[in-house]
Amino acid sequence: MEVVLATRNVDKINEIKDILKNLRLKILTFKDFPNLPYVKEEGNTLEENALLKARCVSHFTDKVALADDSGLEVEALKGAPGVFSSRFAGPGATYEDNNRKLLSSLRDIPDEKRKALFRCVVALVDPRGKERIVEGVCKGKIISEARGKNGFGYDPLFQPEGSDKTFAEISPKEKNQISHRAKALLKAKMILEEWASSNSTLVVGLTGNIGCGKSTVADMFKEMGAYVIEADRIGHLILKREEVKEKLVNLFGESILDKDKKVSRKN
Ligand code: ITT
Repeated sequence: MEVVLATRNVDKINEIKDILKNLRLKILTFKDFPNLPYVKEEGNTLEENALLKARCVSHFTDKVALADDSGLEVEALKGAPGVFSSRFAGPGATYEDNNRKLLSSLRDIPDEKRKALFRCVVALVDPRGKERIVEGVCKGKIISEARGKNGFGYDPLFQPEGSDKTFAEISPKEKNQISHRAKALLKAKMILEEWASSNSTLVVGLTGNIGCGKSTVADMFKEMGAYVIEADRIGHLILKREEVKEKLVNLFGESILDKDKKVSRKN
């Protein structure tokens, strides 16, 4: 199955590809679809934005699309920047601008009150109408000075619970084991596995006149491992049921029964 990532953020693409690498999926990105539309994140929640992006990309490419919308929620800032994480310092803000604003907003806040969490919402959209949303959270705190060069965004300021290093000080592999994105993608992975197996089921309808060879072809399919559902056989079994026979006799009279009081298929 092919899945298109609905993001232009290369740091994110690398993380998502790494986390999904064991799945038998072909991951496509905006590099495979140079005209992929730019989706404005106009929603009021991470869920709305993730769905907006995934729906738009799935519609454009006619493939399953995966979008994530993530944000940092800082307790002392009543959950801000949240859905506005990418433009915390204003439209067009860089990661550095946002980090500077975060540090200055928390200037007088003591260590024990600098709790924060990263939230990631992943939306999966199948052009045939299926949609799913999953979420992952990583708790931690905001330190008072940037540390580390790895990762992106607020990583140099975020220290996950149980660690004395920031996301930017640990390796990408380590981040991808504990991050909000990894947790959400782990759930998304299970859904994609389910979709991939149901998408690969080929359903064939075998029809034709009496004596044209339907049973012969059905036997060939069986030999090839197909599960064959015989509508004829199901019909015959239904006619044997007492309550069905009774209803048919009420409708058409006793003349539909043969000498053994069974519904005669000839009549
Ligand atoms: P797309 O919408 O194209 O996917 P984006 O960069 O706008 O990319 P988000 O809206 O999901 O990404 O994320 C908003 C901001 O939150 C992002 O710009 C980062 O500053 C921050 N962010 C998200 N995930 C992060 C992570 O794993 N580490 C550090 N900062 C992160």
